Amino acid sequence: MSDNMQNGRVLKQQNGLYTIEDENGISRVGNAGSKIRKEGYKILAGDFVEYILNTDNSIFINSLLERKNSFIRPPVANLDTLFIVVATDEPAPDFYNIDSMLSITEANNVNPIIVVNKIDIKSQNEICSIYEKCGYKVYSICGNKEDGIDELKNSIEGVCAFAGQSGVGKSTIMNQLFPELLLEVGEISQRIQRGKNTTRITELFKINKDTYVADTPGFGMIDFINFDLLTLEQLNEKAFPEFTPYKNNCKFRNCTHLKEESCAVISAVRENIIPASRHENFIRLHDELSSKNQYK
Ligand SMILES: Nc1nc2c(ncn2[C@@H]2O[C@H](COP(=O)(O)OP(=O)(O)OP(=O)(O)O)[C@@H](O)[C@H]2O)c(=O)[nH]1
Ligand SMILES: [Mg+2]
Ligand SMILES: [Zn+2]
Repeated sequence: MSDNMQNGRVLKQQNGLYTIEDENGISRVGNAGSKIRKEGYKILAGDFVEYILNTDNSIFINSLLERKNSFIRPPVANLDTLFIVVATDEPAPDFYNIDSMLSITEANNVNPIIVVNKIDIKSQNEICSIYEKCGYKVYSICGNKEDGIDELKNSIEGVCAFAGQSGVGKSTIMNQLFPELLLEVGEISQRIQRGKNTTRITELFKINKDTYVADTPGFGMIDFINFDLLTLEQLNEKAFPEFTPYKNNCKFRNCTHLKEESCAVISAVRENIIPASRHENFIRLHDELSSKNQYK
């Protein structure tokens, strides 16, 4: 047979065309084959696929290989680390958004790292103190300066993506880390005080043999409710790791840590050991996921 079946990694998807890197590091552009189109799979940057390489060099994706995880926003698969970028201001941080993303990464076996950007326009202390208290790794930087960038660069390993609201500086930071990428950077709209969705597609860039980084489009609110990226059970068991040491000390074994008296988690919130915003967002996520289950 002259047609050749191979496996590769999808680096980007744009207008129905897929850029696929083969096992020798060579990238080619191809289409989804009829089987994939019929089955209606959405193939994402980061996916491993099996494809047919024809003698005329055309490519048709035949099947999607097993995923470790996959996300809707950002649309990427097989992530190891998600860098959640937050600006101190312009746009102001949305803590519910941050805590939702953290919970989703924890539910899907992705290592989350928080990057606080734009420390030149406002102090990073509040954001850093909330997340450091919870045990997260937090880097504070100014995306258009070199300070602190090397430390951040050392934490990039495996398949990584930068995510966060439009305008927080994801593309700026990636350009500072890897100047050869020459990513397009946008402005902040003075009227709505946020970014203008400059980055439109998710693309994985190869840094070295096993390291890839993805720039992703910014988002307003992440939709995880409709896509099963986080279940109530995962919220309770995997997310909010700072609650864990207290959960066994609640008076009632089936304590939900929402409002009960004699809840050790809530006591820790009152003592300011667990940040209040984290507990508020836990309740909000709990409510959203519970009402979803009711209508199932
Ligand atoms: N003052 C300041 N401005 C920054 C910093 N980092 C980025 N910016 C500016 O913020 C604006 C948005 O930056 P981008 O890198 O395009 O933001 P993005 O997160 O990639 O946005 P989308 O692609 O729309 O999702 C640009 O005007 C940058 O110059 C920073 O550390 N300090
Ligand atoms: Mg961008
Ligand atoms: Zn409790």
